[in-house]
Amino acid sequence: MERTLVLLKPDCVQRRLIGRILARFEDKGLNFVAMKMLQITPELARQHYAEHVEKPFYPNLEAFITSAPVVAVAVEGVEAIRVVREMLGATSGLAALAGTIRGDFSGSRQMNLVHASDGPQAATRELELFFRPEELCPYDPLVASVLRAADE
Ligand code: FUP
Repeated sequence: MERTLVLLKPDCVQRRLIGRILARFEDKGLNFVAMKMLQITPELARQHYAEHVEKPFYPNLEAFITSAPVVAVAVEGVEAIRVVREMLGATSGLAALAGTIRGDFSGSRQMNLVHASDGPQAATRELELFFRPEELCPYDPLVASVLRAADE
């Protein structure tokens, strides 16, 4: 089991796509173990996008990510980090394949609707940025026995 951070970005909230995009992760059999809506501050944006702060596109990215609320979700499942990244598709909605979230809903590199952690270290760091330990609500999904075989 892995946990990963998913952020539904301001474009997702503004376009009323929260429900449709969250439904894709539920349809896949992933668990939501924490969820909150929040307005990202410039300080949190710099922490979250630490690897991009010095890049030329960062000022526009910060303005965008702080422009409206986001929905942060802790998503749990088998190989969840890779599975969720593949469900998002390539960074640019123009390059993302049809069938992925960005491929189906976005035609932009910046306004690509959803963020997901890109590896185990990023997942740990980002989940700690957005959730306190006591905010996580793990549970045993009753549907588990019909989502995959016991020996998988
Ligand atoms: P991803 O891992 O797919 O979310 O993409 P990156 O970590 O490479 O980039 C983080 C965010 O910066 C992306 F969501 C889009 C944005 N970005 C730009 O706005 N312009 C660029 O030139 C590159 C990335």
